[in-house]
Amino acid sequence: MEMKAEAITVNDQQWKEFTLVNNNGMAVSILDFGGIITKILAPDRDGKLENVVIGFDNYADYLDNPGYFGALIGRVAGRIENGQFEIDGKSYTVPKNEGENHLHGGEPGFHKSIWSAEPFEKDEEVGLTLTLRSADGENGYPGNLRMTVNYTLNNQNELSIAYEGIADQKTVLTATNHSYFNLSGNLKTDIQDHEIKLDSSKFVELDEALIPTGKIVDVDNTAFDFRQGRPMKDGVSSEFKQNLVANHGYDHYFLFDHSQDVSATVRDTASGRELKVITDQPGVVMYTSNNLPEGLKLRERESVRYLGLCLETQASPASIHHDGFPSVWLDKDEKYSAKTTFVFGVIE
Ligand code: G6D
Repeated sequence: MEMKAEAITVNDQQWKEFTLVNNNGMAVSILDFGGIITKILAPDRDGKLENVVIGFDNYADYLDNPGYFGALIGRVAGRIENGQFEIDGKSYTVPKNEGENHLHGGEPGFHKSIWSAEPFEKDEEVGLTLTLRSADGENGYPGNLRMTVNYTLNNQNELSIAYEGIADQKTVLTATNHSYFNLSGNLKTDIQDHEIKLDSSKFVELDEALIPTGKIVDVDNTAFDFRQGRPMKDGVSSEFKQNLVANHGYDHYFLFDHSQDVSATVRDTASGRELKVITDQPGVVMYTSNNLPEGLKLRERESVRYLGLCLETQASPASIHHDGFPSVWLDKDEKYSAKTTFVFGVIE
């Protein structure tokens, strides 16, 4: 196990990048800025280590980062309709940073804050503890919030992300990580031929503004049925309204059936890489980078549509305005905790 730290100067800011390395050579690089995962080196079927996430070539590009590459997202990941919610009869407004709605916690949010970072090393794992305090009223969110995120890499090529939070007032909170996975290695291909399997029989219907309508829809007989596995490109060619709403792909919250330990599996047969997702979260936003800005200068190439797969495990902001959705409400002094493990392996 190894931990490396590097100081990075970006404009007038001093950042740090920590690289966790396990005994297999798998490596995960993380910035204290936004808790951003900038690189993950994972083996293919021949043991060749290549990068499997989208990341910028120039660190300064993370100051803008319109796609939220690799970043921790919060206080509320996803969209809050009208940027408005009520708690005990009091109305709160958060920034309408996407049209009439609120997206991904606003600015700076978790993704553009500098987190306090403490690396740690144990016999069989190496990791990074990130902490952040978000003041009452920041971006309109109520309550002084203390957040802790632990990134941990072990020798089974498992990268765990464990989130904890507590606030001194009732508030809303659901955090996630916004990495764009691409198992081809060094972004050789897009993700259209990645095979995806999800332990989910229901997903949340969206309107044209990608806001939940309040309906939960069965996946049966649609391109949203990933229970047996299917190639991501089925969502590109699908004429099903919800694939069209997402601009020819997926950008939807899937509710997990929790019928098995592994909630999601992604495979790239060309490289032989496989990614399994194990989580305590009730669902996941699967986003297939349908709206990824093109032409961004990434480490290996320029960005194009469908270059990365986001698996944003989280609760659902739809619960703010609708009953029957996995809740993002957090009571005063209630402990928020969430854990997702990404297991990098090869297809048996
Ligand atoms: C687009 O609609 C998508 C979001 O789901 C995604 O998180 C964001 O790009 C980065 O707005």
